[in-house]
Amino acid sequence: MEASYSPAAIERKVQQTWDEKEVFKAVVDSNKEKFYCLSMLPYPSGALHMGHVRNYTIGDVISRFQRMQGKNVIQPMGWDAFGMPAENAAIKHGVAPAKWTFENIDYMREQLKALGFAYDWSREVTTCKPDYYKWEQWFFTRLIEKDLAYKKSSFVNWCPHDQTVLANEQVHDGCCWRCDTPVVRKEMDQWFVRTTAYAEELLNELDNLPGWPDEVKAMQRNWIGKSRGVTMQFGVKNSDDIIEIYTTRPDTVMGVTYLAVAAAHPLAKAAAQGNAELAAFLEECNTSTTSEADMATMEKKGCATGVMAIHPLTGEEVPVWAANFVLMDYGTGAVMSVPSHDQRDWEFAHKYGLTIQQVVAPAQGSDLECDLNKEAFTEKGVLINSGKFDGLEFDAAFDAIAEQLIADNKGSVTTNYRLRDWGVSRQRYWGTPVPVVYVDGQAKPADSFPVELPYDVVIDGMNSPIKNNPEFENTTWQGQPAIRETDTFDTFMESSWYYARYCTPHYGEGMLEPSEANHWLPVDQYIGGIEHATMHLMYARFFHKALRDEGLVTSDEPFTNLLCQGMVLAETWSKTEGTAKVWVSPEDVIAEKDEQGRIIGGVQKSTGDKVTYGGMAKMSKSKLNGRDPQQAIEEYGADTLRLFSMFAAPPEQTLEWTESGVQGAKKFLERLWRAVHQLVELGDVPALDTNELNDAEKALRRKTHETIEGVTIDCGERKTFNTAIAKIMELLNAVNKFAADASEPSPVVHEALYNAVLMLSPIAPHIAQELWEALGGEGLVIDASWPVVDAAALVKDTLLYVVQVNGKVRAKLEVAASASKDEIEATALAHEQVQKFTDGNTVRKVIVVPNKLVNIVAN
Ligand code: OVQ
Repeated sequence: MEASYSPAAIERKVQQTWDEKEVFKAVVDSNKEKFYCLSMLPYPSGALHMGHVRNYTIGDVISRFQRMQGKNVIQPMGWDAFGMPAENAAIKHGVAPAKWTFENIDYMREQLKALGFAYDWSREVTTCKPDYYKWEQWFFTRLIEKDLAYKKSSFVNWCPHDQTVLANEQVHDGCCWRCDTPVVRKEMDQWFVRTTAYAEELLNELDNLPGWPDEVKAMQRNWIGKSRGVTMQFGVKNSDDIIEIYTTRPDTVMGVTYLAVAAAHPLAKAAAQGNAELAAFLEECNTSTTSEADMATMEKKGCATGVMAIHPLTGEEVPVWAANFVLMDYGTGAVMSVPSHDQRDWEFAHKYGLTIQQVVAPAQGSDLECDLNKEAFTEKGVLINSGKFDGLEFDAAFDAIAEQLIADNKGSVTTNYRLRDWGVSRQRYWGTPVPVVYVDGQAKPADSFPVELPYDVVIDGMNSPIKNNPEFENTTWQGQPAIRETDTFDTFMESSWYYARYCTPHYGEGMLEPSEANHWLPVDQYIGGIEHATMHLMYARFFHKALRDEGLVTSDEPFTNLLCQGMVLAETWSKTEGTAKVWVSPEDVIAEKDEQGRIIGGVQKSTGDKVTYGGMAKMSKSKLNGRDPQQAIEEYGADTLRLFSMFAAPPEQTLEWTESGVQGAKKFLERLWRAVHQLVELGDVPALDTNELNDAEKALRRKTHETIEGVTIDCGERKTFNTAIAKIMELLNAVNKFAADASEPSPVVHEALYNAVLMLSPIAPHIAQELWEALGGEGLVIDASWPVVDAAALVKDTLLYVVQVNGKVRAKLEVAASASKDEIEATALAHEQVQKFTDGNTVRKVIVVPNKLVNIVAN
């Protein structure tokens, strides 16, 4: 072997061997337990970033670890290839989205290969290819046939810049998540997937996902937002109309002093005829954002409609207001307002001078405060001013009021969900065409697949090139002339089922080949960013259930275990130029640190200017603190990059990129290389005879097997790869100490290094292969088994005792494991450091805590 470690050559060579031998090809093997390890597939945005490196290294380490545990691992990779970035690039650089996308894929695939990820590339899936999306189109038509997909006119968030509809979650502070343009409301026909049909199952099954983070399950529960309440009907004065509302607080119904309806509510629309002020208000509402998150923070505005509603229990008249915080497509588009017991209603009532009538008081003995001059009283309590319901507490009031409404035929107990159906239509080009045609204006599911998206188009930046395009639009359906739908799907459609397609990626007879698909499914370990906690992970769960009910899969859930990785952060530095703050790249800075290693200041290398440390922040182009993985691979090698990203933090936490940290990782690999080299240079290693070991040899053996024991747990159930690496580093330190001036090859050193290499191989697989060969390992380290602990090696001949005198640690003792209590006590008292503190005093008490501690009291 070479005397020094040069990653570039080794990595290329080892990768070539993997390729040639197709070692990562997953083949069904009924003799082995399967393990499906999946990392979230990337958008082919141009190049990998450190977030990808982290995600895919975690997935790869788990895959390789499980393979060494004897599992039959499948680890596929593909491309989430549709979406707006391709169109934006087309606009900016004049290159067709398909060309841009395929070029990016080619580049990024090479990057993934350079990082040595153990993917079965024969299963690669590219979602913008017709052989993939044709099955999505077919499935969508099945959903239409089962009434799980439908079209309806609705208000949508419209980004005037990108000319597209945005999901509520894609609206951030009233602006488009991609281009930051203020979002407006627009009414249009949209295709929806009926996710609400599975709301109950999506909620309940969360209880059967022990392998998911609690945080993600809580977010999904909250997104589904199940509640039990009462739906009731208010009459309308001088009309046969009714206004239906839903409330989870029927106990407050006697405190209703007005109703609020959405601007799009038919009643508001009707009242606006001949009411210019109201008409103007409705218009204003219709052009502003609808995102739920924004609802909470925006200014609440309203306008009286002049309509009076009739209270279902009292028969009293209450005014109906149009309000900007009520949405037509959430619930019934109308809410009852109880300003005494709801803070939003309270603020609204104050602003517009509406009546506030208290009907709930703090229960007797409660120390809750109620001062309606200050704020609403929103806690549950006991009813007052509520006629025959007075004195009832929440549960009893709920039941009594519901019963009364039911008896009067004016209401019922209902369950509600916050979850909405999934709007999947996008008015953009680069997506799966919605497989629908119109015959005489009637929507019909397409009758052949794929409905192909033309790749060869010119993008003008405004309209999708398949819109107003007779070549695309004109078609036939069952022999009749028909017009194609020109909307495309939300890209979350493709990412909702790719994990299943990977199982049978080339199957041409259907969406999945059920027997192989069900062999691999469900995914055993899914890894990805927390930003996908709700949308993607909910849509994929929905799809899985819909696939199951179509007879294609047999499991109920797609992902058994989920790991959500933390962000990659980097140092930020800035300086002031005039009055402006400008960012400085961390690579261009020499940091000054205090004795504790804390950064206190710095100097810009290129200019000598003083620069200010701004802490750790998300890597971004604008802050100049991004680090290009490609450059890092070239500078340090893939193994170092992989090792660093696994060592710097446990997977769920943020990872702080520091150049010194990466250098440290490289140094460790070099030290390991040298240690193996040193051993190999000493010639043939004699066989290990465990009966012939001296104390030092026994100690090193014990260290080796303690390390195996710890690393197995860290890489397996705990997934704290950082602590696993730290343990391997300690083992290497022990080897170096032991073998510092060795002139003979030692079998215990060989055992230590051999196992260190094995345990490191999932993390740094290229150097591991090279060192494995040097240590006499046969074949590929990836085909080796994970090391097993030799329990005999763990047995200790001596034990370490800490000795305290009057509560302070004064000495550490190595005592024979067989020593009796008295012997330990005597050794402790005889210790020089101990005698320093007992001399001249009387020893009053000695307590020996077995395997740990000797406590001496002397005064
Ligand atoms: N195609 C979707 C996607 O998210 C996934 C499907 C399943 C819906 C990276 C950074 C970013 C960072 C950014 C410079 C340095 C993870 C660092 C994703 C995902 C996967 C694919 C990013 C986590 C956030 N992040 N952390 N550091 N710039 N595609 O290509 O965006 O969450 O797990 O790897 O990401 S993606």
